[in-house]
Amino acid sequence: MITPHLLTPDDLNIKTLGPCKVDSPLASSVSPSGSGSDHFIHAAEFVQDSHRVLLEDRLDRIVKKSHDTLPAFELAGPRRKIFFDPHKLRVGIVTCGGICPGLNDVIRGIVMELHYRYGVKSVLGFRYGYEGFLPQYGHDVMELTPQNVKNIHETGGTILGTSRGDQSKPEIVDCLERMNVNILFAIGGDGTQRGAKQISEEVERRGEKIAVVGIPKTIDNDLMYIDKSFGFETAVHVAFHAVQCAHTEAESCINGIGLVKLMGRDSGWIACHTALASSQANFVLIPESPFQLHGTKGFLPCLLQRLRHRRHACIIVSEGAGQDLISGDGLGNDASGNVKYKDIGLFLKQQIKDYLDAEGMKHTIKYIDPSYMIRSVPATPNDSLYCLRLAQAAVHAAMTGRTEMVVGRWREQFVHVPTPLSTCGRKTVDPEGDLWLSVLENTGQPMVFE
Ligand code: JJ5
Repeated sequence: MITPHLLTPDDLNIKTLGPCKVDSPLASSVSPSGSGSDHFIHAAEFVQDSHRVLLEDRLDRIVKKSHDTLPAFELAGPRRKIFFDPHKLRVGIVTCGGICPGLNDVIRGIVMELHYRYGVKSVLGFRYGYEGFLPQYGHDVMELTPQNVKNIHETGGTILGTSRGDQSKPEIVDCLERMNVNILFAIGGDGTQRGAKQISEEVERRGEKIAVVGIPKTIDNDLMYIDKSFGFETAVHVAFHAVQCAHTEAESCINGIGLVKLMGRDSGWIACHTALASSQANFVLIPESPFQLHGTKGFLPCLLQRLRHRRHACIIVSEGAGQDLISGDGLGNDASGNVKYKDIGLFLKQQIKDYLDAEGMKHTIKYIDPSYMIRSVPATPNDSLYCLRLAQAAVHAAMTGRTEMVVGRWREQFVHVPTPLSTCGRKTVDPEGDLWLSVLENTGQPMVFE
């Protein structure tokens, strides 16, 4: 059991399959494609296992405990010695869960790094998530080569296809054994990473040597111990345009209201970043800051006041905000096990209409839900860059036999995060922190609607 605020140095240790005895091909004159380069790396650029990135960088938060070292993540990057012999290696890649900008960039990055830097000859793509391992679904595997992945980052989605839902871990490991897969890269959300850990446990139980490395996916940016998740920047980029449209619609008529629902099941990262980037939102509603609709300083009276003064308003609401306000039974869970949320966007639209009608204020509401348009676009250049570097870090880690870990960026450096740590909680916007304060300053909305 991991308690996020009481981490010990051991909680940050990464599991390995065994000692690294093979010289990394990055050190020598290796050029599988004959591109002619001599040395990919100088000795000094190899990362040593002692290179660490501190968990905490705020002195006031570093509480020196009984242990003599501070908790720190392993630095990601190439090692001089690796566990696997690249020439005899077969690697699998799978993408699971909802689509997210950057999935194809990650796939491409893994294939290119394995092929050109390590000389790995065989990379297999398993189709439609964890279903792809089970014979009963009949999905073919896809050979992944530099030739067939070279342009895939230009489109959104995942060339492998994806699916939600749990599959039998013993059957997945049967498939990995049957197909002689030595490394599996699992690109997906928290459920996928928990599944990846179970696969790795089953591998260990069987005494096999298969590394399972995760590339964590969450467009919401709610990953603990990871500065930024891939796809998040692209999401803000597209959401920004939706807010601009909503603002334009609102400004164009008397008492115009633009209402945009953005992703964020349990966290308001996309909502806050988009609001600040556009400076066009007058109200931002996020799950971390509960609000009242009808109190004296409730949201609806504040909206009325804003409309009286300025004749238009732009509202951003995260999908997970205000769930407590919507009556009715729960909607159950989706195939990934996530609780299905009620539609706060449609609910708010109706509440605003009813309230303004009762106040006798003529108005127009334009409601925009851009979620599917956000998920499906290709990554922005900076997100592509990030995906590529995550992919490179994941390959370096897997080649050294590291397993039950995900790659991430922490305090501006790529690091290895143990899977149990990455899934133990969610990163949320601190309603007393500086980001939320910036949003309050930028929108002018009150600290709480009560
Ligand atoms: O139960 C959860 C949960 C736990 C941690 N439901 C959704 C999101 C969540 N997290 C954050 C998270 C999101 C994506 C990834 Cl890949 C990971 Cl490892 C954690």
